[in-house]
Amino acid sequence: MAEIFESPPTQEGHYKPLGRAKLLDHDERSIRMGVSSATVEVTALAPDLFRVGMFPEGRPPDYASEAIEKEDWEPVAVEMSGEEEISLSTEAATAHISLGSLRISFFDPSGRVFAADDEELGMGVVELPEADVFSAPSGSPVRLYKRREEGERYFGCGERTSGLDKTGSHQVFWNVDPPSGHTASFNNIYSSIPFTLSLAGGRAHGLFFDNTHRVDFDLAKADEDRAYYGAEGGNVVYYVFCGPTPKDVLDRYTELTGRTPMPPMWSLGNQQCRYSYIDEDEVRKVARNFRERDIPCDTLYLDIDYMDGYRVFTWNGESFPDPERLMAELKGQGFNVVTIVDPGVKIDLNYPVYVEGRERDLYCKTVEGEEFHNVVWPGMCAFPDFTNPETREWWGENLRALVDEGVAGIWCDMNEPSLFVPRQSTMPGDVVHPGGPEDEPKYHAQIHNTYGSLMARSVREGLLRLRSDERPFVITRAGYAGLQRHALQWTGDNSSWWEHIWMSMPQLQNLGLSGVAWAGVDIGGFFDDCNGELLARFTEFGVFQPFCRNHSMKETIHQEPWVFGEPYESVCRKMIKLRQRLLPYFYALFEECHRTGAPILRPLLFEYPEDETTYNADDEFLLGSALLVAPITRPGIEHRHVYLPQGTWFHYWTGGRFDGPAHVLAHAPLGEPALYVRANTAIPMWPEMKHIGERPTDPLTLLLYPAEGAGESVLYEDAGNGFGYERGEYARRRVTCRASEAGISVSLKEQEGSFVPERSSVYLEFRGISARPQNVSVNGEEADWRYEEGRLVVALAESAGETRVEVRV
Ligand code: MIG
Repeated sequence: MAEIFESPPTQEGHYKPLGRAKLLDHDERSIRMGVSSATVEVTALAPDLFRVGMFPEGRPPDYASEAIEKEDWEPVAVEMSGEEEISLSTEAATAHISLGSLRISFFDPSGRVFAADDEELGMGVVELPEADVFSAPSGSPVRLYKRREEGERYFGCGERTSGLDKTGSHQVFWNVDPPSGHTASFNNIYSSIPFTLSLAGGRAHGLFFDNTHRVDFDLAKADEDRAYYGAEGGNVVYYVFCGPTPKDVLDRYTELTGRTPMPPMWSLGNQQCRYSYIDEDEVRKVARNFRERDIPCDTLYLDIDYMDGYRVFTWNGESFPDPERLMAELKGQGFNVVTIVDPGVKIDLNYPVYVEGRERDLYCKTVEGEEFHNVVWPGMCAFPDFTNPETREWWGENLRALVDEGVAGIWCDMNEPSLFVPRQSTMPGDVVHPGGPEDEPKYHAQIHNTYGSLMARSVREGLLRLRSDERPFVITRAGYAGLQRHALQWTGDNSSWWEHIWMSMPQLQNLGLSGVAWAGVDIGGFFDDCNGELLARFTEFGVFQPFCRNHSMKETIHQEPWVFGEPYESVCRKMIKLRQRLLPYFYALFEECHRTGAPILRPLLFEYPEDETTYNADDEFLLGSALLVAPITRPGIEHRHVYLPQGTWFHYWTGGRFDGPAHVLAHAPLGEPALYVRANTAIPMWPEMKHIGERPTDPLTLLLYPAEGAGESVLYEDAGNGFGYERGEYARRRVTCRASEAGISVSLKEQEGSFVPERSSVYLEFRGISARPQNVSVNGEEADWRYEEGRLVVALAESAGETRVEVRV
């Protein structure tokens, strides 16, 4: 795989694993050791989470990191024993430390061993020749070698375009803006998440290597019995998540690095973008087309041309003479507007934003102490030092005018950062980030991968200050581990190619396994010309993404849903309407993700880790646990193979039943992508609408495919914006369904939380019912129901109490 651009070569030097360790001291949860001039610390943060730190060259332990949200962990019961061989045990796992030559491994009460140091190589420092020590800004390269356990397979690694399984690969973590877009042969692209989720014998553990320099992993490529985690400088700080399920790993990982915030409901709807809708009239025309053609849409984007000469926080007065009026008008039609903001600030002494940043000394510097300059869209620019809290606050404050004019959200682009000289490069490693008054200045090489996250953070925090009662909507292209707590990530510049429908699936699943669940690719593809069939198939896939936005590049053919005429327009309409109807299902998944870190768009292995067939099933995916989607990714075909894991599945369009595990050939003509619903799990659906808020969500339909056995799903609702849900203003209900030869019992459990949905009725819609039922009751009384060709619809009144439905067949 191509490792790209600006990745400095690993310095030459001599690797020296740590030798004999001496126990220094311990407290209730950590032990500390000295190994020549390094300090090593092992800490139990939670029963299933351990942290290891190695601090070379006499540096004091320091775990502060842009990735980490949670620093104070509740007390945890830890037992320590041994002298030469030390055990640090919680109820869930043990860290085993050999002092002889320092090696650390982990095991759990079942005897499973994981994340064990390689006996021979362990961890240590690369000793550099004298000359290099002087030029290395942040010390020597550091390395960690772990043994690969029997059958261990590696997943995760953040934004990756190639398949799901990372075993046998070399992974680079260094944010870049790849010229002319990316393909599946690329390695590192816009964001970096040095995290692996491993499966061995169906059980999971995770390893997060927290280092913001250039990092690389060798996942049993050079040696099939060993994995390597290394960085160009800094310390070795890593976290081990004991699992044993992928759910457990993601739950702890996102507790540590932060969870995806609850999104504003409007942002889950369909979104439309173009580089660029060039003036007010074009924006109005696009809006009108959506409404007249009855294609749902909630959000429109303004790309860089809305600005005056690409000066951030300005408007081009000729093409957008009255942004406030435009946005009010669009708001009236149910559209939200999102504007792009780039980090580069044009050097122009008549431009107040530039001048203020300069006067307040908020830009990055050269080693000589001058403002660092490079070229991006506006021409020569200065770049905010987002490591400085004052810069972040200033940047956030600059959003005030946009917010006052009615902009609904902010799109952060170019924040790797991407520079034009040389073409699509990034900052040289010796650029200085002076930081705030409390900070030590840092070289860019030390913090490169965090630049995007810090920009997104300043925007989120700024929006929260400006509109404290609204959930911020922030998009970012670049970032580091933990970026999910600041923004959603869209995956940059793909292309209008068939291959890129496939590529999107592993890309989003890898992100989801790395904590970034709120993500999406440009529907239709960014570069190159789209066509009708490609757009239709791309949309059949794209509407199932957590973030659903069509976007394309200047000078390519337009690709709004109607551009290619029939039958494609109708396919896009049908799919976007299906997404619109599925929004309550999506919303419940977002809430689950917000609480537990579970990905929204999931690889099958997340739910079925014991089934190895799922490990490479990266051309299909689950949405939550109840929907399985298998898009068509080639032109001119209507059939494809689908793997259905354990359980009973129903084909959404035909109602056909399949008992997994099974390999099936799906018939998927245009407009009917292969979509399966798991038996006995209710899917909540709204009535059709042109945009969120067009009408009350009345009635709510719960779609159910019963089959002998039982299932459960969750309905979650709240105001769709604001923070009332944090004070209990939500409505959560479990919906259980049990079916047998005699009948079907469904129960909507009593509501948790105080939110009252605005509607009068709920329908239960059963599909796949072979004959007219004898009797249907709701809470013991004869129900209002109708049956037609396998479909049974039962009317329920909206109520907060438990509602039991019995169907006698
Ligand atoms: O150098 O703002 O990925 O979505 O349309 C290109 C123009 C800059 C790259 C983004 C793309 C956006 C484009 N931007």
